[in-house]
Amino acid sequence: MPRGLVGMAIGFILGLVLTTTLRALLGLEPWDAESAWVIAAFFAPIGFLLGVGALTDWLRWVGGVHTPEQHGPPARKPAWFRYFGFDQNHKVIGIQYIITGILVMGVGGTLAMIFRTELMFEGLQFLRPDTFNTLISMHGIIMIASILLGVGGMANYLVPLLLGANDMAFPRLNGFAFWITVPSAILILMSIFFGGWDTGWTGYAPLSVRTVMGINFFMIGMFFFGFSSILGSINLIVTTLRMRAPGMTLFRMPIFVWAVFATSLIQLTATQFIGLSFLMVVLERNLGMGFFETAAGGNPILFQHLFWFYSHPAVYIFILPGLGVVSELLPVFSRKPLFGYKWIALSSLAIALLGFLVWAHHMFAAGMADALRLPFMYTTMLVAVPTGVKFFSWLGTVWRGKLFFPTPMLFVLASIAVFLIGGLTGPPLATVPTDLHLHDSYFVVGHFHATMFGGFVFPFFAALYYWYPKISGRMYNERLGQIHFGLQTAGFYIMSLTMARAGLLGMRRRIVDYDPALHLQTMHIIMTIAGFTIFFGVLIGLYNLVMSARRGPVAAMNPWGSRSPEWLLPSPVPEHNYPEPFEVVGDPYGYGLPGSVYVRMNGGHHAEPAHDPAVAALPAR
Ligand code: HEM
Ligand SMILES: [Cu+2]
Repeated sequence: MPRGLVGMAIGFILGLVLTTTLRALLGLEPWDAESAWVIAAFFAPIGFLLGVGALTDWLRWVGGVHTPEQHGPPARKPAWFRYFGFDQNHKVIGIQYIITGILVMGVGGTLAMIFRTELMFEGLQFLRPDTFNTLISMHGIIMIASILLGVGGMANYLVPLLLGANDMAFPRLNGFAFWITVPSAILILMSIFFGGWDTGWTGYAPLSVRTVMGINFFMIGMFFFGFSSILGSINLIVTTLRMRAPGMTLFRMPIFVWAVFATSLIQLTATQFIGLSFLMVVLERNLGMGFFETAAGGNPILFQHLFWFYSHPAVYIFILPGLGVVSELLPVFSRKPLFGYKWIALSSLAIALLGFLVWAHHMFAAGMADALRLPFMYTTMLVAVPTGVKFFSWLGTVWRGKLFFPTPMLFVLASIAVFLIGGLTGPPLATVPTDLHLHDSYFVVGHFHATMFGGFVFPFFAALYYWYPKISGRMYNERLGQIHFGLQTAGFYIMSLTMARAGLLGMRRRIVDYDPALHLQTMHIIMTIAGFTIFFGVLIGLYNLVMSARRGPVAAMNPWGSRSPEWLLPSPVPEHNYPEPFEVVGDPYGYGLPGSVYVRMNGGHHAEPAHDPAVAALPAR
C-alpha cells in the first residue's frame, strides 16, 4: 500500500513533466494546469498498480519467469500484513473490498452530515453554494463507489464458498480488480483540491464541459473504477459457470449466486457506457472535440443517453446482490424452504435484462423526442413484475414459518419493508405526467435513498452480521446489533418519508437554500436529526463489529443452523476453503423437510445442521 502511493506520486510527476515537456516541444505555452493534471491522472493509477504489485506477476510472466500462485501471508511478515497489500486469496480480497467500502462509505456519510446541517435552517449557514454543490456531488458518487465495493466484497468472499470452490477462477485478476479501486477513489477525493465540481453525481454535459477542472478527477477516477467492475464480473461469471461443486446444477446454486451472476452480466456489458460518456467529456474539455456542446455541433442529450444506459442498469447492480442476501437468509431464519426458488433465480435475470430497456425514464423532462416517452414509461412499469415476484416469494417464505429474530434477520425484514417504499415511489416517477412535476425534487431523493437502503445498505448489514462469525470466528454483540438496527431503521423511515413529502411540497434537490414561503424548515430539521440518527446507528454497528473481533465470544460452528456448506468449515475459513470436495445431492433450501439433504461430504458425512449442538438451541423446525 505505501509502495502503491509512492508509485502513484511518481505517476503524477511523470505525467506532469511529460505534458509540460511535450507542450514546450510543440511550441505551446509549457504549463497548462488542466491538460498536465489530466495526463497525470491517467498515469497515476498505473503507477499505483505497479507500486502495489498488482502487475508484478503478469510482467514477470511476460519476461518468461515462472510465477506460481501465491498462498498464505507473505513470508516473514505478520498474518494481518496481507490485508494491506496485493493478495490473491478471494477471502482476503473480499475483506479488503468490504473494509475499503466501509471507509469510503464513512467519508461519503460525513459529507452528507455536513451539507445536511447546512440545510437544516433557511438561509446560508456556513457553506458557500459552490462548496455545497461539490459536497452533494461527491456524496453521491462516493456512496455509489462504496456500494460497488460492498457488492464486490460480498461477491468475492461468498461466491467461491457457496459454490464449493477453493478460490475464484482468476486470482490475480481478482486482486487487480480490487487494487484499481484504491487509486480511483483517491482521484475522486483529490478533486476537492482542484475546485471540486458542481454538476451533481451525474456530471451532465454541457455543464460538466464548462465547469472547473476538478471534474476531470471525478471522471477519470470513475473511468478507472469501471475496470474493477468489468474485470471483477468476468471472474465471477467464469467462476460460477466453471467451478461449481459436483452435483450443483444451475438450479441448485444458492440464490445469492444467481443474484451475483445477474449483476455480473450487467457489470460486464453496461459499464463501458459510463466510462465512454465520461471519457468523452474529458476529451471535449481538453481537446475541444465537440460531442456535447451545441455550439461545437454536439448534442447534450447524447450524454444523458450514454450516462443512463449504464446508470439505470447500475441501480440493479446495487440492489440485486442485496435482494439475493434477503432471499438467501430468509429461509434460514424462517426454517422453511425458499418459496418459488426458480422464479426468484430467473427474476434476477429478468430484472437485469429489463434494466437495459428503461434508461430514458430519467429523461422525461430533458427534451428528448416525445414519442420515446410512452415506451419508456411502459418498460419501466414492467420492472415491477419480476420485482413483485421477489416480494411474493419472501411473503411465501415467511408465511407460517418458525421465525426467529437475531440481528441479521431484523436487517433482512427491514430491507424488505424499506425496499417496498423505494418500489412504491418508483411508479409515480415512471408515469410521465407525475414525473414532470416530481422530477429533480426531493421526492426523487426520497425514492432512491429508499431503494438503495432497502436494496443495499440493510442487506449489506444483514450479510455482515450473518457471516460475521464465519469471517471472524467470533460472535458480535446482539444488544448493540439491535440498537444499531433500531436507530438505522427508525432514522431511515423518518428521513426518506420526510424527503418524499418535502419534494411533493416543492423542495428542489441540489440547492443550498430554500424559500421560506415553502414552510419547509421543520421538515429539514427532522430530516437532519433523522440523518444523524442513521449515522450514529451505523457507527454503533461498526463499533460492535470492530470490538467483537477481539472480545466477542468464540462462535459456534453453525450458529444459525444453516444448510449451506461454508458452515461445515472452521471459522475463520482456512486458506484453501474445502479440504475435501463435497457433492451436492439435493435442494439448498429444504429447511424443515424430513430427510432433505443438500451436500454430502466425501467421507459420507451428511451436512445436517442438527449435528451441531449450538443449533439445538434454535426453535424447532
Ligand atoms: C419499481 C421500480 C422503480 C421505478 C419504477 C423507478 C423509477 C424511477 C424514475 C422514473 C426515476 C427518475 C425520476 C426523475 O428524476 O424524475 C428514478 C430515479 C432514480 N431511481 Fe428509481 N425506480 C425504481 C427502482 C429503483 C431502484 C431499485 C433503484 C436503485 C437501487 C433506483 C434508483 C434511482 C435513482 C438513483 C434515481 C435518481 C437518479 C438521479 O440522480 O436523477 N430506482 N426512478
Ligand atoms: Cu432508472
